[in-house]
Amino acid sequence: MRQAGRYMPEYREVRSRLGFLELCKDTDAAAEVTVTAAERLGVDAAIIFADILLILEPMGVGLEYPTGDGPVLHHPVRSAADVARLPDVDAAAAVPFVYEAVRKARAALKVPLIGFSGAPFTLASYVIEGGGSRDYIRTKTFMYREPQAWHALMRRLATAVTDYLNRQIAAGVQAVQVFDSWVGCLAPDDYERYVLPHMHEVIRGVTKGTPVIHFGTGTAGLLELMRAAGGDVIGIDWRIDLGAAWQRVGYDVGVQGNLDPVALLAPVPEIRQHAARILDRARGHDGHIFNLGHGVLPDTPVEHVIALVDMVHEMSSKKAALGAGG
Ligand code: 1CP
Repeated sequence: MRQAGRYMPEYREVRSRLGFLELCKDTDAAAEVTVTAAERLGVDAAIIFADILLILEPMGVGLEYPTGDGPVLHHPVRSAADVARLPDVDAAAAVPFVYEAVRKARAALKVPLIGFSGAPFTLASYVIEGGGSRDYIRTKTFMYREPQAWHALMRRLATAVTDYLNRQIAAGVQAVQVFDSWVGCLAPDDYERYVLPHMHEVIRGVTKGTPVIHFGTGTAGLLELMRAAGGDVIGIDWRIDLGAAWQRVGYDVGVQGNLDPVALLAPVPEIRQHAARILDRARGHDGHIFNLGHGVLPDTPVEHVIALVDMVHEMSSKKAALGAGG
């Protein structure tokens, strides 16, 4: 969950030489950032260095990453006519550098590599709002006022996302994560009506045999519906107890989570207590991927992340040993 990023001195060094988009498009640098982060932290899998918004650039939305702020889309979509004007995204031509970075990272990594994409709703929210948002008023208003244009936009995004994920798989990623980071802003009925069918299309379309992690935040009210949309693993954030969430989605899927990223700013013994509680909640079932409930925050000490990885390894091997002993 944002393995490589501003909290890491090695990353900041690379970023002092390259702009964010430049870094994403420089396949040697993107692969290097991916591999360095995974090795430094000692994690069990790496995630390719890219961004969910890259796939939107060829739609002509005017994507920019100004320093210090979140991403900006200078030409947001605000009407049915805007949707009709959007060019189709050809995922092969749009982001060839991502697949190249995947090939290079795979060649250098000793652990599996995860590919990813934004989910249609979260991408639509950036396209409509023109950047990040607190309340998604424009996105939801568009959904309610222009349902046909909404579904047309979601269909286009879903097609591009599915193709994008499958091309990452063809390039070598061993699992994919679909980030519906902001979908927790929706009422369950609205999720079911405006999002679920498109998310289902995406997950159904992913090359068989590659596990899909279906991630969101603030989704305590949506878990059963997310599960119905699909995914081999459902991401759980810290606002809900992991054990309770797993019971709701069912033990035939895996769960990923769910440490509060802010806990990594606490002293190490406190981090240990948090991690132990999460492992405890997952006890007795196979298929828990320990992770943060959302991304590592920029002010996080790298040593705390390394300490967390070590303690999770230590505590979960103890757990496995106890389990094996009966
Ligand atoms: O200045 C910088 O260097 C930019 C910071 C940054 C980084 C490091 C951005 C801008 N994107 C990234 C990389 C990134 N983005 C990865 C890399 C892989 C890793 O090592 O973990 C991943 C997986 C993402 C995915 C991403 N981008 C998501 C989904 C995950 C999540 O955090 O919810 C989202 C929502 C984005 C949009 C985005 N891009 C960048 C920022 C700061 C944001 C979120 C800000 C916002 O809109 O509020």
